[in-house]
Amino acid sequence: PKPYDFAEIEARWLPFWEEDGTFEVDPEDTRERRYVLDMFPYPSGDLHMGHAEAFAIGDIPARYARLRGCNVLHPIGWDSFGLPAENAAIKNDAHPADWTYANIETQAASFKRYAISTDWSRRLHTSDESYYRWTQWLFLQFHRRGLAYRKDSPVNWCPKDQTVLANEQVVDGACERCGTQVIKKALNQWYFKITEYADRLLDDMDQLAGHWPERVLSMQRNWIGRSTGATVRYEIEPVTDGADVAPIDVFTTRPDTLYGVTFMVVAADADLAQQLVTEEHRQELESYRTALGHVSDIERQSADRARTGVFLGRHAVHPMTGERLPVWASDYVLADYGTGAVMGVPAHDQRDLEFALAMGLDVRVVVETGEEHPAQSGSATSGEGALVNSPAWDGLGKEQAVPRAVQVLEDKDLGRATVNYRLRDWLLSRQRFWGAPIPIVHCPSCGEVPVPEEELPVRLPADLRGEQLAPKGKSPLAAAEEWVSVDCPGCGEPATRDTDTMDTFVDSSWYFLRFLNPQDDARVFDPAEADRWMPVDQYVGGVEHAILHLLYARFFTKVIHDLGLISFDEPFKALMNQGQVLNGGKAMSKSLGNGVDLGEQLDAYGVDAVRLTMVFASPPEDDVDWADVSPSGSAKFLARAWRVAQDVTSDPGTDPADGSDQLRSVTHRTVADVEQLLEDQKFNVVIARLMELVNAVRKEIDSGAGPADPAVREGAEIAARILSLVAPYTAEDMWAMLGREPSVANAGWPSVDQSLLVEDTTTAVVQVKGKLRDKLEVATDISAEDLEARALALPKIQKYIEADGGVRKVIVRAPKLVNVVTG
Ligand code: ANZ
Ligand code: ZN
Repeated sequence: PKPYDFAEIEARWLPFWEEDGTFEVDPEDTRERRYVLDMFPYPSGDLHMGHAEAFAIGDIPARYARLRGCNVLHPIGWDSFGLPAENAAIKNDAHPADWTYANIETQAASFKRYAISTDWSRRLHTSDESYYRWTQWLFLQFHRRGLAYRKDSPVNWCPKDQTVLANEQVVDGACERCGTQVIKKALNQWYFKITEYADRLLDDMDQLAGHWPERVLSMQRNWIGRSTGATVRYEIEPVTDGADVAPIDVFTTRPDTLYGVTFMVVAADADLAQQLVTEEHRQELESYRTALGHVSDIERQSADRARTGVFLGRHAVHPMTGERLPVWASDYVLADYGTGAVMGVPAHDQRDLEFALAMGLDVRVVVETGEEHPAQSGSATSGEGALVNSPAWDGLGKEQAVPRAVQVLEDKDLGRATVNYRLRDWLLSRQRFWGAPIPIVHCPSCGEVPVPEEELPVRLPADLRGEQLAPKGKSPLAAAEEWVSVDCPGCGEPATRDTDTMDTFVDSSWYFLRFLNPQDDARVFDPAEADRWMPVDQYVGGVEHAILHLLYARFFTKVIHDLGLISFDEPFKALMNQGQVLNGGKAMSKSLGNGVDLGEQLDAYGVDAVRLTMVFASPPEDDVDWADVSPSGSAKFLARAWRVAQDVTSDPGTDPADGSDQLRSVTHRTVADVEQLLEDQKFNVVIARLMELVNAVRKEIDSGAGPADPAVREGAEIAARILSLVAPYTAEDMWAMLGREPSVANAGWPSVDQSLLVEDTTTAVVQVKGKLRDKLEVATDISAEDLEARALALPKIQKYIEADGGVRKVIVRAPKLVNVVTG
């Protein structure tokens, strides 16, 4: 018999699938639909190990749905606008498209070899005119609804990339891409009004709970950051060396602590500080503001930062007591959160306390928590307790006092209940070349004029390349003079194009809709197809997109819903995050020199072995450490599975009921368990179960009923189908050796014969210190060791063990009883 040769097997099946169109979606197919989507790749170089992991994992739900008889859409495309292409073009005196499309071809070839079950006919690239034309069209719809607008404001600016960044792209005060410290710069920029959707983005997460990883939901919740509280108004006393000023509003989540206010603080960089400051203190404030320009918001709010500030020479009036409260400016108050001003409650807010201690301000306790006085301990008390020193409210708890305080303020016309968000509008304009031009014309008489839809796309000027794209603080498009000058679509007079391009997150906020009909030149997508396929049933991608991409895609979907184009308003029904691929416990990087080349791995072990290794290494959401895994072990297993198929001597169609009962019950138990494991996304355990099945079939061939037994054929055929989820080449070859028509991908899922699953089972009781705490269904012949292990693994029992100080002794009477003695 011939040996297992992965290269030969790959060469046989890759062309077959392509010619056969095995994974192309038939639009007329009316079976149940499944849309399985991997986050599309960015074309930087060739595919790497991270892609290999993500796509191996993402292919499993697609292939499983196909085996279960669904009509599966599993498309691929490229997120192909963006800075790296532009930087490469500057360096190589080239056009960004050269680098981009060359890399796409390289990646596409690797993808094909990697045998992802993809419909290649739906391939798209966001940098194609046929795509960005519709990105621009969507921008215009947002614009028409007032959801895309321009404003002047201090923005995050990366001095190295010479472009603005969204808040979301600033990580610990540095540029997400290049790590350079980000500064603030006042600029006129385009924004999407995502804040108008804050409540819906938050509330609709209820639909996603249980289907999205909880940590992603909680990251989104925090990012949106809804706080409920009150706005309180403070009158400002007149002074002799400054103008009269309007009262200042503050946002507080703790109006119940009103009597604990001993000072006010405004953001030093807000205009408000300059209005409030008296002549005597103006110089001091200006120096303080200048020094602040280089400090990031995160640093400003950091707990370790020394509290600094400037007294503004003013006093505010306490709304309840009439007391005079000194007004300060400091950097720990942010200009663009709430009202840019806070009431200082040093006893119960840590940053206020640090500020009060630094400046020698009063600390007044108004919530009695039983802890040491904050001025002594240095720790503000934020626990539960009754109000004190708060005349009419003394004795009330927070729950009662907050609404009471709001009511009193409302009655006095000095405040109201307020909801505040951390979420800011999405800054979408970029002063870079390689993106979708913003389809707006600026006219001296008409102002901002949308480019008429029938004139889309606004193409990128063709003649810019190399050094012309280098960052100069304004968009490179501004240098294309002929491109910039246009006639105003409104009045026909000379006007200029907007020279900014869109953030590439705009491109990726709707690509899942374009996959439904990527070649359609007449519309953005086909609403009927969208209703048929969307929302995406299973979305797969890295947790690094937990906030940005997913929030933006959700926002786009809601706006597109409100445009009346679709009936759903969440894009991704279920989300799965895969872990990272590490090497030696660390992320692969050039500087560590621990990179692993995917191509070399594929050459050495074969596609299937690499895919199998990725999936077998750990549950999908965990990291895979390439130093700890064995692709050669995977290759050996694949050869073993393949030889089982090779050894089968019965003809296709023999009745498995005539075969070995013992093997059949292993086979059917495996199928039943694998169904549940796939449902629970425990893909690594699926592989472990498959290995057991292959071993059981091998044993039956060698020392049981022999290679002609119909149960052996059944076992081998089912093994091939399960294996096709991760190792498509080997599985397809097995299927062919078993005399079946390709493709195994469409072979259907075996139905479980329930009568083969019945085992002799009994109920074991699990006690902790003699008290019944849980029960277990176990086989009557379970060993004492197995029973003990299963009992100790029960979550309920683990809780008792933890609470009771660990296991002292375990008494086992298999199969009926386990008693855990704790403490
Ligand atoms: C008084 C107070 C007493 C506060 C207390 C807290 C505890 P979140 O939950 O994030 O919304 N704050 C308001 N605006 C601010 C700004 N622009 N920069 C920095 N801090 C600001 O936080 C709201 C709380 O953060 C507000 O409630 C305010 O301090 C502060 F025992 O008001 B609090
Ligand atoms: Zn005009």
